[in-house]
Amino acid sequence: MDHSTLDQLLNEGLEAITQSESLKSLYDVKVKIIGKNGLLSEAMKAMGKLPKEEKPAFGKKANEVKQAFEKAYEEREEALRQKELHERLSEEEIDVTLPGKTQFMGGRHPVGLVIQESVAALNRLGFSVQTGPQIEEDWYNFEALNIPPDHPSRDMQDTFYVDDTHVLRTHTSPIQIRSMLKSKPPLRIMAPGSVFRCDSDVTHSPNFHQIEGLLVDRKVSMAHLKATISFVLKELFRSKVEVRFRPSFFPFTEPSAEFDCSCPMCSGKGCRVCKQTGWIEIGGCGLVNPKVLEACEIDSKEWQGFAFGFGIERMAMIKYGIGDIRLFNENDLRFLRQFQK
Ligand code: 2NM
Repeated sequence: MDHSTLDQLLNEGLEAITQSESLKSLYDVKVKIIGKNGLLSEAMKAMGKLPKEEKPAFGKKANEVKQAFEKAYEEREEALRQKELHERLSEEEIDVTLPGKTQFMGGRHPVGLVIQESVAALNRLGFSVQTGPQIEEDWYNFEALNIPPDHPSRDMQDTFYVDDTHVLRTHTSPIQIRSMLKSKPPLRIMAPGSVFRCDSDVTHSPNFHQIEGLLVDRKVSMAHLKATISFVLKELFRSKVEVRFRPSFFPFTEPSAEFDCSCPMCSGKGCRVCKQTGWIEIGGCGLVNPKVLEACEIDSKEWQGFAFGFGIERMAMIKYGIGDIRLFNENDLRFLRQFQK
């Protein structure tokens, strides 16, 4: 073991470095020469057998060999890295003319659209949105609205009972009861929301949406009610529709009416949508029954009110020509995408 052995080791190492054509084979050379069990380590072990006075010079030489090797290694490593990068870049050519990945935009649900437009219309007339609980006390859902204990809408067949005194609200009217108890008249509020009834077929869903409007003021008449409904329907259908009232009955209004809209599809001439009648049934309305005002601690001699309501899904089915109420809850993108703006 002498200095020429170390020189030979270095020459072999440098030669191997020059011949390495990849980072992987270069690394293998490094392990072989200066790795933990590499050739240089072995030479160092052999140093133990040298005469004592030769050891320092041999050690110094071994260090120089190691440094020279490392320097050559790093240079080659950098060169190979550049070479491999260039090779990869020239392989991974990007075709900028290929079509991109389409990001589909979300859209609003048709129920949300009708609520949004109804709220916007009523806002313009000074009505503000009110909300309330979906699990409602019997008193707010029925009693305060003058719905007697033996009324058919209270039947188990029509109402989801939570317990003896709580129901899933069957209309949004209890919101208006709560509002009248909370705020003194004059009052202009609307109540959009989810409601529940034991009912299910092509036009009835057990969970649907309603919007109701309520105005309480002095000297309120059916004329004010009809003008308000006309305005909302004109805004919703974006056309000059006519409104007609037909006498009806609700426990919470007196007088009561159902209201129809001249068919926005055929302008009243008669078509498939209005079943050749020229009219479409929209909702119910009336002047708030004095008993309801009194239940809300409002003096019915001084104050009158009008109220009206209609179903959101029914309105959307008419507006967009949807034939089956179940489509609203199926989350079928082919259906929903048709409402993207
Ligand atoms: C309708 C029809 C007629 C109505 C009445 C009330 C209240 F709370 F003021 F008495 N809120 N909503 C009402 C009246 C709702 O929907 C078809």
